[in-house]
Amino acid sequence: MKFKVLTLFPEMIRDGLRTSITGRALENNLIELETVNIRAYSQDKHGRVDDYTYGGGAGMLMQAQPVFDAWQAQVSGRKTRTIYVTPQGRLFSQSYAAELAQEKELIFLCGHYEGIDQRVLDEVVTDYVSIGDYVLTGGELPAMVMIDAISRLIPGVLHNEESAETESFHRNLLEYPQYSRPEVWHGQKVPDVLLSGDHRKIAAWRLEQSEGLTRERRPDLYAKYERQEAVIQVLSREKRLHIHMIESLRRGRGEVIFWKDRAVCVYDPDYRLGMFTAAPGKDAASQLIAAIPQNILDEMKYVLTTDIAIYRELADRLSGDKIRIVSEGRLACYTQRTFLPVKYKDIRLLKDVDLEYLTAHREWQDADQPAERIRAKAFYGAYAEQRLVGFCGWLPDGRIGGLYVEKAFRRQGIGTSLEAFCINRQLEMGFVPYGFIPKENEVALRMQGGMGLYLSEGHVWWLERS
Ligand code: 4H3
Repeated sequence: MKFKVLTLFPEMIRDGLRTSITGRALENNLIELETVNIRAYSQDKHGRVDDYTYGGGAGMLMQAQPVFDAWQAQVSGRKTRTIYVTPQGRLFSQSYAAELAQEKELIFLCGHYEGIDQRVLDEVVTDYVSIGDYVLTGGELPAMVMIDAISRLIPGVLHNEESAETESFHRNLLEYPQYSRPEVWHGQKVPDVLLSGDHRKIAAWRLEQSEGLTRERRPDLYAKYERQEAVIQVLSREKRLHIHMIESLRRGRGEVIFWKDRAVCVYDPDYRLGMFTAAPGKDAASQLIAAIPQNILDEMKYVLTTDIAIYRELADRLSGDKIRIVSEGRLACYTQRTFLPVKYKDIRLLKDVDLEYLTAHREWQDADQPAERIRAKAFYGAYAEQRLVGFCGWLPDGRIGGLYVEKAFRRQGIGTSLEAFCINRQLEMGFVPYGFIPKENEVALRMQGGMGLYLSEGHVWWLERS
């Protein structure tokens, strides 16, 4: 990721980003930073870049020419995404940061004084962004806030064992209070439950704390969370058939786009996966699809539906593009909390060197997925005779999949061990592991039952937009 910042105070940006996480990411070339001094593009002999505002009003405005020339000098060929930070912008958020982190390069335009001449903004700005409802002296601090939040989502920047994807957090809840040594400080003891070593009790206590904090400090977020919990209750009536929607919400990936009675749509914006379940009844599917905002339908790339009628409704609504049925099958979920036995021992996290093998031995939805899955620390390999002979992992939406074992090494329990290993990793993250099994894959379907997973009665369909 390359950040280019157009500003009157380049040193403010450089000084603000050269420490801690962003400083280390810059040193390791995981991110690049280029600061451009707008004043260098002034054509005024005193280097002025501001002037009075037409129509009167207090203060000075930055003129168009120096800003445009500074911007044009940075934009090579195609239009680079250019963010103008301003109180008049779209509110910045974690999901907005995730969207921006997908870009290869971002230009930030930092205003000062009363702002910048609208004509150059109209020509160069792609995103108007605000970090909150307050006015600041300049755009430099908001730009640094955004660069910090975006950088943390660039693979490799955060060293923590779990990548951002595997944190079991609730997007709509504030984080619980945290404690470290000593056990007693100023006469105040660390809550006993945190010393108990009982992961389930600790998780329950943390959730309770998060709910209490959110209710008290962010009633707006809490309302969203309550609605989400209500949807999870409805979906849980058929838990095995809806495990993908329940887990998407619980893991903080999906959001409820529509809910009426038993018709629900959960959308995972990062993976662009729409999950649908509709009540029986002839126009339930059409009502459900009719309620989905067009912009979400337009960006939706994958669909997992429990009702094939949704497929026909979508085919009509997805203007132009074709949507096709990729596979019909059943969901398998592991609802126990006990770790599964892993008989085959030589299983290790896949690294960059394994990219070729991973790419070659599986059909991937897109070319970058194998590398992205390795960066996400989401795939594990089985080794025999000093080499990789199979793998398993989880896909961007969180479902376990991609199990492969070379023919010569099958029927030795390696496949079962690989899947059990991945299930155990997800149990450690507080997830309910689940996967999708095509209906023709009899061996895999039988294997799930043998491992203690439950299969959904009903079928689900994978649809893909071509
Ligand atoms: C962003 C920018 C607040 C925010 C900002 C925010 C200076 C914008 C100048 C700069 C204009 C006057 N204030 N809430 N200030 O994200 O260019 O507003």
